[in-house]
Amino acid sequence: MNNQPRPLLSRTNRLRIAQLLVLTLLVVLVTPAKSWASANLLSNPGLETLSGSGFPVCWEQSGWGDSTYTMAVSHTAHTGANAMKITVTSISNGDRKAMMLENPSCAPNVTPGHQYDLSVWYTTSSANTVMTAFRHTAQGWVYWTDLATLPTKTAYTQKTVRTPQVPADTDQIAWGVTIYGVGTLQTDDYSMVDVTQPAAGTSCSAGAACTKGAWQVLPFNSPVRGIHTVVLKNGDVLLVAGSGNDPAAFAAGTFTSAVYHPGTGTFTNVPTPADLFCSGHVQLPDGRILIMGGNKAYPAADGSHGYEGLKDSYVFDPATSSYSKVNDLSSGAWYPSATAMGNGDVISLGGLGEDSSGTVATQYFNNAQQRWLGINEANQTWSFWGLYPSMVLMQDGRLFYTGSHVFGNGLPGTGASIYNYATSAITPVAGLQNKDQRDQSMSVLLPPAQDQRVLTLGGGNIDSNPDANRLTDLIDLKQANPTYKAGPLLPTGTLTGGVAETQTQGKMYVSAVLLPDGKVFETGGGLHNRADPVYEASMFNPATNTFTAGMATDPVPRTYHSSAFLLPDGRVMSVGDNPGNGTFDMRISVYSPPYLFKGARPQILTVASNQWAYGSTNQITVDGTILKASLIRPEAVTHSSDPNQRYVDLPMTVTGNTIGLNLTSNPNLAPPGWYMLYVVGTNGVPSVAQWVHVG
Ligand SMILES: [Cu+2]
Repeated sequence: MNNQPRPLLSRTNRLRIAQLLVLTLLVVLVTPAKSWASANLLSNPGLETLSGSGFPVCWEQSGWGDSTYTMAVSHTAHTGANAMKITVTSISNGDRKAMMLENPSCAPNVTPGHQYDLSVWYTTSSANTVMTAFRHTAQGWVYWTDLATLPTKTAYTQKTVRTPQVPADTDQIAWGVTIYGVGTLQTDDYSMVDVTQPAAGTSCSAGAACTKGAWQVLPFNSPVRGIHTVVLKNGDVLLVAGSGNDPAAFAAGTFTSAVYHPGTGTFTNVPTPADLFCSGHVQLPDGRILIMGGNKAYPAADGSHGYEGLKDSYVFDPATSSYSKVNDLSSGAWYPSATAMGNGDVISLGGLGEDSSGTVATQYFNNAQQRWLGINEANQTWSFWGLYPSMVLMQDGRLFYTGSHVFGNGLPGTGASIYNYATSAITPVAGLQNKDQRDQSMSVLLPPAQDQRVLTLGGGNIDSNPDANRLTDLIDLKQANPTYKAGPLLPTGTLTGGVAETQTQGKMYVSAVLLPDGKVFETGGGLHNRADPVYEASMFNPATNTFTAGMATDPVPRTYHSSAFLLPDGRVMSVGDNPGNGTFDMRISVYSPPYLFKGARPQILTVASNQWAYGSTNQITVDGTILKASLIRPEAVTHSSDPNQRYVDLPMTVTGNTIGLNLTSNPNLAPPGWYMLYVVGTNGVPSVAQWVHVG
């Protein structure tokens, strides 16, 4: 038999199916490796769970070419109630396949170099029956191999075949049984087991990745300098460069952005109307992205002026991948913050104005009116908040200035405060350690948002340029008069050449990413101003206030103008590095946390509605027992700053596999917008996200 034409055409067909999945399920298609030795890695392997269409969850009717056939659930099963049955009555070319779905949730993750035993129970009356495998790479799904021809059998027979070693660039496979002649095929009770020898003393066969996770540097670069990164409500990622910190591009009027499509590993370039380098950005309640300020001018060669802030503001619409202008800010803003409020409005603070001096206006975007209020319409304190001041929305509607900022010393006083927009009151907050060396530290509202605790990590000072520090600070904003308390030191890492950091060396430009298991992944950073990348990553557990040191480190340096953020499939993507010599690292890295190596992912089978009201209970169905559920707001991050990043716990009402998820009634805990809904199974593995709209 000649396999080549069939799989090649078939691949095209299957990619089309995959693209439809992106549109309909709003999931991305890339997922990493994992496995338990001897655990069945397949979802719904016995075909017993049926979807709304009556077909087994995680399985599909596929194939190509000209044939007359039927494909349906059969109740002549090997075990249980259901099997899949394909009857081909005539065929001139092509095939029909009983295949698992090629999506991140259903196609099993694999580890390069490993081998797997694939097994299926079947009957077939056609000699033209084979087991076929496809594999997923950074560029999408490709045909891998036909594994075995299945002899005709009238009674259920098990066929097991061991795969070749998985190729290096592969993170998932999908496989099934293909019939390309006249006859009837029934299949049931699939299994897939990693047969690679597990490391001594562990039952996880993915080696170091079992505890440290694993990084992959993608085989293609970003087409733009990804200084600003925003995860969009459709699972794509907006990368904004503007002039990209390149004065020549600014002089030429060359401003760029691109949308990255994780499902296909492709990019769409986006016409960019202004120099959005150094802008602020935040998701609006409808899922569009509000972008404010940016770069009006680089410093003059004659020293007559410094960086100047734009007053421009734009809205980026994921539906059209385009920017549209809204009214100007009341003051220019280069490095402004942007915080979403519980009523859907946005407050932007800090930055440099059109004349290079500090912007002291409180800039207020009224969502209902879709415009920035005039300077006298907004409540003003005339305070300078610095550059990219990290302003976290508290459950009572006030803003916590965490002390994380960019460029030089912290603010005078304690370096942290609580700002009440309604009354213009600013209350100092004590306890932040070494507040003048928290330049390009990062602050996160810890999971869950209901606990109202903030963690601030690391930092340095580009002016005095000391070694960046290992400090962390924790605060409980539920307290009446909250103060920071010293947290555990950041773990130390290594510098270029593998040189170990000393006990006093830490990092600035650090990234911290909330994960769907409720932990915080901390990665990237450097020891000095735009120099000396630090290779260190750790996992912070908010339940114990401890770091687990020694997570796998990004092979790419990630200092100034780098970002890391959560993808809807549960992985972390990392971009950017702009060292002092003015170059920019265009490589993209993706991190698979340890949870992706621990077995099958739980499935969110149905979401009754993706429109969630505050205080409502929202029904979902799942494929098994789950431990917890959460909403995570998609990141919009730059310069170690995303004050809107948050993980909202969803208390559950469990009735078998139907679960009611109870959304908080307080919009300040979950400002309106699109969120990623995750569930976590009893094995600690999160699902792929489903998108839901809050408010
Ligand atoms: Cu910058």
